[in-house]
Amino acid sequence: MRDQLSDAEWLIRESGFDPLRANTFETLLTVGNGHLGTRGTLEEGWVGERSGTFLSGVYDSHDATVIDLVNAPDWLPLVVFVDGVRLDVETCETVEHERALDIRQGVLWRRTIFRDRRGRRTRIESLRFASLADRRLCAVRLEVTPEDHSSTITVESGIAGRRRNLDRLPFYPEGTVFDPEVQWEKWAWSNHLRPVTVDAADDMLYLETRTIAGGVSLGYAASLDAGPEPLRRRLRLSAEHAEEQADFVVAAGETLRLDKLVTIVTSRNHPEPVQRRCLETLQGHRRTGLDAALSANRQVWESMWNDCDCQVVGDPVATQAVRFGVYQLLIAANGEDPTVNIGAKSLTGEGYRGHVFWDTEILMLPFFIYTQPDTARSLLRYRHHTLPGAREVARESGFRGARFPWESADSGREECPRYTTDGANRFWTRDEEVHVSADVAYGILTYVAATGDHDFLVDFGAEVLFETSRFWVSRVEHDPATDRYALKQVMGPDEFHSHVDNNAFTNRFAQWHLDQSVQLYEDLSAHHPQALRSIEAAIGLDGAEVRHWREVAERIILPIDPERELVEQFEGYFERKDVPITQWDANNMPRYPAGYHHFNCEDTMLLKQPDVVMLMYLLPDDFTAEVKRANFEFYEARTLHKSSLSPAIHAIMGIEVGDHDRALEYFYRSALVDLADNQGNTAYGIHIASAGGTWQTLVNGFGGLRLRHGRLTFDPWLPEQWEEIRFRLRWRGNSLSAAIRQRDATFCLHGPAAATEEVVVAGAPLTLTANEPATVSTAKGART
Ligand code: IFM
Repeated sequence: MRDQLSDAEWLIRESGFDPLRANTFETLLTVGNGHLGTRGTLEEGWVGERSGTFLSGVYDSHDATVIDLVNAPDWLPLVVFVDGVRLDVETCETVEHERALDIRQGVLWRRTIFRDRRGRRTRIESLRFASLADRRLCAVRLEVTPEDHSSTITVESGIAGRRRNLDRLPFYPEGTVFDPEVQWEKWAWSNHLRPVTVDAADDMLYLETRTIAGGVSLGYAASLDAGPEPLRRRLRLSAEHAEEQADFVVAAGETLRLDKLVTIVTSRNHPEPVQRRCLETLQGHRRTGLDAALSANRQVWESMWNDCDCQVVGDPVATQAVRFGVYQLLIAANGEDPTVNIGAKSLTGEGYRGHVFWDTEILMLPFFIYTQPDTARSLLRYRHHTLPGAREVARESGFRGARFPWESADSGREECPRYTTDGANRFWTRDEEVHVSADVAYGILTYVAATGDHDFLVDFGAEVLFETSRFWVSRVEHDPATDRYALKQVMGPDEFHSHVDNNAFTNRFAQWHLDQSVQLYEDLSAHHPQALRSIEAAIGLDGAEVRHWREVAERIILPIDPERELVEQFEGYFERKDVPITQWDANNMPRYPAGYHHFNCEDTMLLKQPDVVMLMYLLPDDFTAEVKRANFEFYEARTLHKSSLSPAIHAIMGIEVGDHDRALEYFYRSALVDLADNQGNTAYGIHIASAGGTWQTLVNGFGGLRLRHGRLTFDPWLPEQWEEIRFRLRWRGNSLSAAIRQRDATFCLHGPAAATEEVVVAGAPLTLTANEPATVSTAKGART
């Protein structure tokens, strides 16, 4: 099986089994397809494992303090016994252990050699994947080779339905460290699943569970097919577990091969009952076999990589890290299901309980917009789908229209907890981080600009933009003395500062959002009057209301003084204590100054993550180069990067303002956040926003891409040790490849023969004609 893997540059490897790093590798080696993600747990498990299969959109609130993305039944269990001795890392000695996630093909390969107490060596090899060709299908191929003995080999294959989500860690003295074997036992757990059916027929196991609060049925069917007929098959069925064992006599040096196929069907995606659909789908795949499924999966991966491969020539570490991020993004999203989105840890772990944040629109969506636009559309439709919940959020807090929640799950209602699990600190994000509604508007309009998909605006986008505009005009406060509108008691992206008034990011984004909505209303009224009438009728909108949006937009307070270079993050920010950062960690990232932590930086100028700097990235034409440089220098020196979203934005803006050394450090920090576990919490899931930010750093940072007045503009800069960066983009139905070198760059538009596209490179326009590569200088002012 090893020989089927791609070249080393495409492999994420684990060598040896280390209990201290095992949970991190479980996250890193996740396989998935957007419908589900399965952590890279060993098929036979181990005592300290934190296994998990997460099904997109399957949330449940039963028995938990906060709604969870359900840790769904586990389809992996596949255990080998040699004359009754279980092969696993506790029972046997692990002589060799190697795994490789092939991110080009979406498969996880493994080879382990176990020596049991009688000294017998048995080699296990496996290959697993979650199919992108049929998202309901998962598979493992297992090969067992008794190297120096002839024995009865028993293979046990199952579906484990007894699952629990982590709820919270009871209070232990600060700094308590548990042994990796027992660390998860310390937690309080939540149960979200009720057993429904367990069954077996025609050599297929079937287990169905249902989420307790939500009533979503989860059907799993599994088969285990071997080359030789087993001597004996035994079944073990219990309410929460379906399992079969098959015995084989295998001679020394011979290899026993088995294929486990599993189909997973839920009532979210298929009408009830799910059992028939699940079993029929499995039967179909059994007939064509695992090899056919593997090759169908490989083909989909190949075509996806065609659209989005990236390379940093001269820096294999960077190439691998960027591609790993792209792999993670590709397995996080399901473009076929517009009712789901991507949680902060995607489908790789329980961190943030699978909730969806602004991370999607601001950090991840650009990747999808520019490489997988259909998936971007689907992700944005989720916001339309959850609009009823967002309306409730606005209504409950006394406002009109719709406000997207800070943390969203399946309904669009607010799911952010009120307090930290120890009850000691209040999360104000749920009440005050209202910028998320404008972030969604930003995502929608960027998507439309890049794809030209105006139907999306008419069918979904306009309603979202209009309803959220209504929220802004009811949320602002009018000051009759100045006739200005203020946004009070908010929190910008920098979560160290709550209850602030007139946060520059929030106010400017709200203004921008209102301006765009007015513009859209006018465009629709000129070009799609019929469609506008039906939107107006559906949400009770008229021209007078839209005129009021314009008025509010014109008079909203902007703490941006054109006479001054520095933008004040919010009113009174400059009066807060300027606490210097004096210590950095091994990654050269700032440590909290002595005595400070996440919840007590309010009175200081310390930032958790970019706020003004983020605004300057997202609205690049609002600020001059000098203003951007001054603000970057000022705020960067005060930013602690306690969010994994932070380094990528600093990398991009560092490149723009010419702070290249820091920018490069930020790039690696973002790119390696999980591969190097540089935040120390990869075990809880991938930092998927960081993966999106890393892609943006390559394309928007080093490639210098900005969308300006409807055109792609590139202002590249490369570190001198890099020969070239390569990436591909989709742009208005065509695709565009870019190869950027130290002094010049080659762009090629791929599309129908006569197609042309004007881009701007280093300040000068360049007309691209389809399939004719154009090489130009990237030095500013080199071309007129
Ligand atoms: O959305 C982010 C936020 O900006 C910082 N804390 C983590 C959240 C989820 O990634």
